[in-house]
Amino acid sequence: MKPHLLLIEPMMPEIEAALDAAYTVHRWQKDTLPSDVPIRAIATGGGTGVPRAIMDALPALEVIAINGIGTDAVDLVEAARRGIAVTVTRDVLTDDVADLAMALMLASLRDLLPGDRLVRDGLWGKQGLPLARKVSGSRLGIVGMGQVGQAIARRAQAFSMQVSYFSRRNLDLPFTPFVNNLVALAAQSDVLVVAASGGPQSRNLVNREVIEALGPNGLLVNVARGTVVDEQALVAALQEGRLGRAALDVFVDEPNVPDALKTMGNVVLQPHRASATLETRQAMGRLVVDNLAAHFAGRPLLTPVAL
Ligand code: 8YV
Repeated sequence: MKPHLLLIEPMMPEIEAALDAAYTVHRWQKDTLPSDVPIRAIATGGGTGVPRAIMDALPALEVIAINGIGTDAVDLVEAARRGIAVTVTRDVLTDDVADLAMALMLASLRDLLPGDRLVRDGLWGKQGLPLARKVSGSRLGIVGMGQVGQAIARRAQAFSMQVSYFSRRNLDLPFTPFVNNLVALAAQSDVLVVAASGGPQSRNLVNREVIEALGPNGLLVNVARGTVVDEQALVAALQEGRLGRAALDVFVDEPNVPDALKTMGNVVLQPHRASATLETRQAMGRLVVDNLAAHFAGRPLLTPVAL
């Protein structure tokens, strides 16, 4: 008999087909808990995770396969206590997230959206645009220097940007100074990119003081988790001109985005899609399928989270 699997967040059709072939898949409907069947596995997204009420309602749960790298929406302490294995899709999405960070940076500083709108509105030659800001050679501060942060640094260095970073510890990276104080990093940066993991340890790490240190000419980019930035302080700083620009892929209460952000011309918004390319979602999906297969075959997991 096929093991029962709860699919909390939809995946690509070909990946769902692979799951359907190996498991009896129960597609989660909000507010309904599948308590009448022994669910042994969960597949879910990084932002969605596993609501604690679902975990509590599934006594037969053995493995949670996250289609992403973030573990902040899964209670890892409870998973460890119950002996539930957790896997992520490490490595395969690093490049995409770093690419989107660069895309957001370029879109914001080079005013791509206003330029596009001007052309579409037939205003080219009739109306001017303010001059944009230079990307190459500018100063970049990276918050969080894991795989994604380091991939952003490599790309930025190809743009001759002067890269520094703040992280939990000094990694002694060549040509990339560590700054032990986030306010100081923001003060010396033109662009601050957030690439730190979400969770209680990083909640509101980018607070009002950090945002103000980045200042009226600064750009804040977030490709990590909305919770790492104090969103209210961010909105207020943008409204009051204490921060120049923001380019955001993630928000505190997705898919809800503060209305104020939607009306600001100095803000670029994306619906949490840093890893949403065909190639990467295929690779992530395969890793979810392969991790689950390894678990049920009693083989070592490919990309487990150390609990
Ligand atoms: C995905 C993510 O959008 O990796 C993560 O933790 O949040 C993103 O890559 C998500 O996991 C897919 O739902």
